Amino acid sequence: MEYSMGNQKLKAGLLAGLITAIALIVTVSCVPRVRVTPEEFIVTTNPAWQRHPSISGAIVVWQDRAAALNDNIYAYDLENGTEFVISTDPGLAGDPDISGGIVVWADNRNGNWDIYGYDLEIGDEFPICTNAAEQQSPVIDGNVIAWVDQRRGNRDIYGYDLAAGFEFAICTNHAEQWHPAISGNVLVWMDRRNGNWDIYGARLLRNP
Ligand SMILES: [Ca+2]
Ligand SMILES: [Ca+2]
Repeated sequence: MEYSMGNQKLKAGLLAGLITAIALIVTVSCVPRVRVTPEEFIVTTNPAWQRHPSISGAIVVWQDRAAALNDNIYAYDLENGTEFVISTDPGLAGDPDISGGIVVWADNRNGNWDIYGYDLEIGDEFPICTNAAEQQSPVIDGNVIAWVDQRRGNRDIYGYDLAAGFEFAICTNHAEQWHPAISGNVLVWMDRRNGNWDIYGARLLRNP
């Protein structure tokens, strides 16, 4: 009798498991699959070189060699389909990044690489870091800009707070730091302090 009841419980358990599995399969197979249809468009096909694009909202920016062997920063508004110039200073400019209404780039107008910015709303550019050493590879998210900085004799990561208007060191380890990326108040970068390339990061905490 006990054996028979146990057997029935086992059968009931197996049946319940089977029903659950079938329900799961039916549920999963009924979820509509999202398909992505790329709709390609041209930003620029100018015969000169256009490189290193970045985008924020409807504004695309890139490094453009429209002037002979002199890269400058150009932009394109996806909403109204117009191209416009961000910087055509005679010095080299490149590697732009954009967040909201602010464009940043590496700029060689002073004979060494500096970081410059452009406010799309005001329509004017401004220096962010013109230290005599090399500053390159700027990135921006919101009010925080970061870049690779060689003022201490090796590549470090420095930053600038646009809202507060001050510069700060993010990582000055004696080894090489390279290729920063930013999201919100978090920075990440390539770091060679352990003899090979690793990834390090920093949270930019606000002091009260
Ligand atoms: Ca510099
Ligand atoms: Ca370093």
